[in-house]
Amino acid sequence: MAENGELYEAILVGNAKKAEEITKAALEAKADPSELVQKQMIPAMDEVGRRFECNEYFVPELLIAARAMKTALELITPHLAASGAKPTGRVVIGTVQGDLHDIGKNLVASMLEGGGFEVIDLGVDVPAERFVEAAQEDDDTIIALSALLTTTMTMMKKVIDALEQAGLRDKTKIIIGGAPITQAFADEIGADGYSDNASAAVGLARKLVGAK
Ligand code: B12
Repeated sequence: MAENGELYEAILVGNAKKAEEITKAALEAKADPSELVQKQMIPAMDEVGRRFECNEYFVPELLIAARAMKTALELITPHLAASGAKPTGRVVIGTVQGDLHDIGKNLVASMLEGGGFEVIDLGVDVPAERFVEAAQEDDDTIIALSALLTTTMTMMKKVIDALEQAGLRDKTKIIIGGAPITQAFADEIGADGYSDNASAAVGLARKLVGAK
């Protein structure tokens, strides 16, 4: 089973088939889905990132690790959602324009679903106008923005500006995250919240819904 870090290893070496088998077996054995995410999957991607940074891994290794991660996450997401409470609020999530990283965003989306939120996932490389359109569909929306590149984190401010211009800023809450994002950056661009991980994103979103 996954107890010995087998899922961690499968993701690290990018073996999607093995990741799928291990995840299925672990879920059948009633392993805690969020524990699999926190203790094996996220640490595996952290190690992938570390290896990339010190030139042990290159883009092809990143891609196959990301594919293995996605395979496991797709199996786990319904189980996260099944353990959730009643619908808590509406979240529109996406990775900002110019940025194709979606592993962290997908994790946040899954955890929010598991936390009882209705989640509308706009995908990656999402222009500011798409967030505005999605916010127009419902007054009480949380917009969740993800960025992994220092070059794209500036797009978050563009989304906030676009919401302001559309007269929607007061009706929405904006939360942001991604590796280069900090609380200071969130304050600087006027976001309503920031968290550095998917579990905390749920608490953050709950707090904001309660604050409305
Ligand atoms: C996997 C990966 C890729 C994969 C992405 C696959 C995919 N489908 O996502 C691929 C190979 C495609 C890729 C491409 C590139 N990448 Co890349 N990539 C990574 C890597 C190794 C891991 C990212 C990841 O998935 N982490 C795991 C997840 C779980 O963590 P996370 O994303 O941080 O998310 C968590 C939190 O941040 C938070 N969170 C995330 N989003 C949100 C949103 C909200 C609202 C909240 C509240 C919280 C939150 O919760 C998440 C879960 O806990 C990072 C290294 C790193 N250390 O981050 C580099 C990294 C981000 N990439 C980098 C670069 C340079 C690139 C490329 C430009 C490389 C190239 N030369 O082509 C391209 C850019 C493509 C593009 N336009 O986007 C750099 C960025 C440097 C910088 N300063 O901007 C990094 C930091 C690597 C490095 N050190 O050089 N990459």
